[in-house]
Amino acid sequence: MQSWPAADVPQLPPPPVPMTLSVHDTATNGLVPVEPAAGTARLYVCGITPYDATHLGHAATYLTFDSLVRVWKDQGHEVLYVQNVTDIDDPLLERAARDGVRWEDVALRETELFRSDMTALRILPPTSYVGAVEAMDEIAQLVVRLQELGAAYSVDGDVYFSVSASEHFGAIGNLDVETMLALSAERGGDPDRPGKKDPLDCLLWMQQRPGEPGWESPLGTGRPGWHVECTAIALNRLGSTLDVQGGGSDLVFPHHELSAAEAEVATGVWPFARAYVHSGMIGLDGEKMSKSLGNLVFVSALLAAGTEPGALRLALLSSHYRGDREWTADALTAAEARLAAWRAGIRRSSGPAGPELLGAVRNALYADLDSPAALAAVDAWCAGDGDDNASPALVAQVVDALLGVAL
Ligand code: 5CA
Ligand code: ZN
Repeated sequence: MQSWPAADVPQLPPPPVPMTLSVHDTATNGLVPVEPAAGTARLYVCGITPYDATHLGHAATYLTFDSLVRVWKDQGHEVLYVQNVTDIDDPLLERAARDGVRWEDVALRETELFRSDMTALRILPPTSYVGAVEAMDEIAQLVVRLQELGAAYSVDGDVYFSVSASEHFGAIGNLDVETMLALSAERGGDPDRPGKKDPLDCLLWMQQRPGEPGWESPLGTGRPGWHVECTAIALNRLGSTLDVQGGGSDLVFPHHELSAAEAEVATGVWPFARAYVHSGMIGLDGEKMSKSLGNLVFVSALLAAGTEPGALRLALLSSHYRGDREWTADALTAAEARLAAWRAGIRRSSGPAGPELLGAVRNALYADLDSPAALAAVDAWCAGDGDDNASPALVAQVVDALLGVAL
């Protein structure tokens, strides 16, 4: 699938001493250093299910991983970044039926809108952008492999993954069984389906249902379950160990737990990802912003109303990625004022020392992508006086390269 164009990233002067990036890992619930092997960072971020793109929750999550990519690039790493598009799944079929349109057209239209929103927001694109439909054969092959390994079984012709085949199942979310059961029911699982060996076992391949699309495969004509889509797409492009698997915190369980368990069984390698990084949920009026609740604020609507992409980035970056956050009009107004102050700051003929500002922004972002601290450092530079003639130009580059905002 076609990705979207990359904004230029200015090259910054290297830090006086090499710096280590640490991120919060959900599995160990602590900070872990990320040190990609051989200078290449491997990142998998779960992509959209294209039936109602792009709301501010999506934007916040992809902005988190954009920040991660920018830090890796700052370290001089190459970044192999894979993102999927769940371009066939129940929600797409439901939306298409509701609106009397073809599911393929919903997927195409919403994916295109997502690409244009990501481009406008200067979110760096993945190196591979892969749809479930185009990956159908490789997904089916992984299901066959899991069957051959004795980790899959059939329920009325549908194929299920057996969580008992994984030694480490549960090690990412660290949740008790009751919570796992509740989240599974809430997030696309079917814990109550009769015939399953364990209620937490997940669907790998579903036989074609009347009136639904299906793809021919050695498993019969049908379509894949959700988790195995990401497992296959990640394994085939990034190998058995990722540096980071990312997404919003609503993907911790069951999605990332089950993807990792399937990968573990298929490859014999653990962990699937060295760090599981999760972005908090963006809410509106006290509820998670979600398609199913319908309380969405769309990026395209804000941009069409004249909001500057840079202000939108600053509004989202003004709170830490890990926290659940409320979207408010005030946050956007404050970001617009900040953007204006920064523009005034870099239009000066001199300012406080530029290298110090760069160091402060790096210190903030290398410590679990602390964007509020990075923004505060730029605020302080703008508010201060100094005789560094080179600093306004350097600060503009720092803000562009590390925060993705063109001043
Ligand atoms: N296609 C799957 C992942 S394989 C999926 O979850 N799609 S999605 O369209 O529902 O979400 C895309 C990404 O946005 C996921 O990482 C999800 O965690 C994140 N996301 C969804 N809603 C919010 C929200 N309100 N706040 C922050 N992130 C969100
Ligand atoms: Zn996924």
